[in-house]
Amino acid sequence: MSELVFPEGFLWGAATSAYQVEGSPLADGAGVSNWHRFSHTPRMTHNGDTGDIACDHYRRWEQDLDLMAGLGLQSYRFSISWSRIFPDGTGRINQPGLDFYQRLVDGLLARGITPNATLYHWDLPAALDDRGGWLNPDVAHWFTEYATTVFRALDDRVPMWSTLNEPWVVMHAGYMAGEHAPGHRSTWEAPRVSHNLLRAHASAVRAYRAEGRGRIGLVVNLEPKYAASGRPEDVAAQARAEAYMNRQYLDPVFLGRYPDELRDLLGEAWPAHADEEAEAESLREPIDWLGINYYTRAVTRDEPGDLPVREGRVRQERHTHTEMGWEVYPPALTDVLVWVRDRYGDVPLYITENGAAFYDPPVAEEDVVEDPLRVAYYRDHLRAVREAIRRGVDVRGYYAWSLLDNFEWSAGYAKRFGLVHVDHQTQRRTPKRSARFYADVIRGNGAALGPG
Ligand code: GBH
Repeated sequence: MSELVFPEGFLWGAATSAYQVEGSPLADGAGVSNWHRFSHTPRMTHNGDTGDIACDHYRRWEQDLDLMAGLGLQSYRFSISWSRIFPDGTGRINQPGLDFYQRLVDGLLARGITPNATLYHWDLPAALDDRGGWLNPDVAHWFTEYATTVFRALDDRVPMWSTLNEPWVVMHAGYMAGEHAPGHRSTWEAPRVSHNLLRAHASAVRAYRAEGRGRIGLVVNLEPKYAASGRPEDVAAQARAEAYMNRQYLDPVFLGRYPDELRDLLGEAWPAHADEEAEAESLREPIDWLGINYYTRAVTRDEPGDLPVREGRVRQERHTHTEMGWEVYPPALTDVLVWVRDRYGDVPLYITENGAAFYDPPVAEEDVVEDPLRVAYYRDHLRAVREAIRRGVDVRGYYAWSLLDNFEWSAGYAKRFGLVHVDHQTQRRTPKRSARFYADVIRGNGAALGPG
């Protein structure tokens, strides 16, 4: 490739997820999801915000597809709501739920936009939560039933699939830290949840080999860990943090084993995990692509007693932080892509999420929201992706997070990640400067990033 542009065929897109944008969670026969229930539980989200309306995408999807086409997006990564299709989690299929995604996919194809569908982006049917959710070993079977139904309905038009979005967050935020549905805080549950997530993933991939003709993968959140010093204690802390977040899922998927460090991390909860450890080899199931969600890095030091719920993270005061409090550190994106290639080999990689929440000024007369920090964030991270490609890493595409300002889970509507501003009172959409910048980048296949 020439100096500035990305390889031919590099796929440029943006991402959202069902509960964060759709709204109308109970429309047309849909069942209650864990997130509907969680967000309606007092004090679980900022301001008591819920996904009842969100971006009203369930009703405004056509307008949103036109918005995507206007930006020149080549692909759209969205997720499917399990409880729209199986209101009870298993058994009875709700056809209107499937119809929504059929219309969405047809609308994408009509505009020349490649659909990339995620089966699970954190909204579990509440009926399954009542049966233990990700703690119940049957979840692998429930998930495969759901996945197979969706493959049969959409695989003739959807060439790219992923099973789970960020299993680490499902486990950590949902069952360890209590910040996401179902809000548990249990070191004992965590390894069982991880294992069931991986079993469900592997089982759905096997089902796809029988049913599907496209490509299926997994999406993980990766956050490179750097030791705060060369002290052996800090180096060991780095290894634990890396094992917990970055290797806990990828080692089983690619190498067929759990990282040894989990033993130190989970202490007494780990022996209970012996059966799972013995089964790890069966989790190794070849995938066609790997999705990486990258937002920040961590500098870690040894802090006894703090693990595993919080690693000893050292805040880098001299660097910019986003509204989420996450350090902006683009070189780590290059590092993590090189790390994945070196550790796990040459699987096609996609950045399935990357972006930032910053404070946005009110919508001005000129119909554009000025968001210089977000423009810089995208520019610098896309340069970091380009650098990884220069170093020979097989990165095939990039999805900005997110198309729209949306329901940021427990942070509600207070944090804005969109390329497009959404007024949550009127549902008016206004492209930000970053949307225009990203459209320019796409048009020139990266040339607008300039050197660097
Ligand atoms: C993604 O997860 C989600 O897939 C998406 O739905 C969400 O809207 C988006 O990010 C923005 O939040 O607090 O300093 O310890 C994000 C995964 C994992 C990224 C934890 C930040 C913690 C940094 N996150 N990580 S810190």
